[in-house]
Amino acid sequence: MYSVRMRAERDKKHISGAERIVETKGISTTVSALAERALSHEKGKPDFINISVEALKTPIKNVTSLPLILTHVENAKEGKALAKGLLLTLGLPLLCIEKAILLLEKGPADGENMRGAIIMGMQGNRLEPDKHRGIRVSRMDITKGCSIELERAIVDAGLIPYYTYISEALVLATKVSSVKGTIAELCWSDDPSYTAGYVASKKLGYVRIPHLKQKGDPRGGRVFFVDNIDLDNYIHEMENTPLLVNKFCGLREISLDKP
Ligand code: PML
Ligand code: MG
Repeated sequence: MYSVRMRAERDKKHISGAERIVETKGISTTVSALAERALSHEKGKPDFINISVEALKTPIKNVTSLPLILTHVENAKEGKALAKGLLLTLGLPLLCIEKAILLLEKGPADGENMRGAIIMGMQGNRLEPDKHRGIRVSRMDITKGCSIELERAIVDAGLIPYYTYISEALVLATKVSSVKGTIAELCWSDDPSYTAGYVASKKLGYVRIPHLKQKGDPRGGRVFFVDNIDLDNYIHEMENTPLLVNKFCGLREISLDKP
């Protein structure tokens, strides 16, 4: 199996990234699909596209996705209040939660988005070695069979226009939550037109929140809240251990008063 990865930038700023795990026969169509994707992002035309193809040398971990839990909020204020409540339920200190939200609002790389994620310790301390690059979770995908199941559920929920966003984020969040030491993840999109995000954790699943920022806001990113990690091992596993989501854990909807 091969890991095929794409990232695109302009003026050294991250525009988009995506990746797949494929067999030899899938490499060329995947490379061209990822090139197409790099060239058609709402953030504009890149001046640099990197696509790499690499044989996977370590065994692939097969895992079941986190359950996909849909919530309904009216706006970003409600969305952030919900995210805060979920993160508190997961036992995170308020200080960490508030710091994480502020960082994503203001741009965690000196006012800009990061290419990857923040790792935050329980004192609100940032642990990622490079504050611009962050941690790029990598070498992950979903099997064909599982993506068909997921797509069915997303169609039933009326969210098919957002299928790619949801599927890719669910795979990433499943990998993040599977790594020892992760308590939770907070994410909202850095695409200006896409306001959704989520709080993900082993305990509560992937809780999708449709509004975590205002439409048009280009800021977004990810924070991994961790406790008791060996930083090098943690980063190594996030970036290198290949993982395939081969089973969909299901979808359910919750109302705000009963999270
Ligand atoms: C991104 O790829 O920009 C992050 C999207 C996070 C939310 C995905 C969803 O709609 O559930
Ligand atoms: Mg994006």
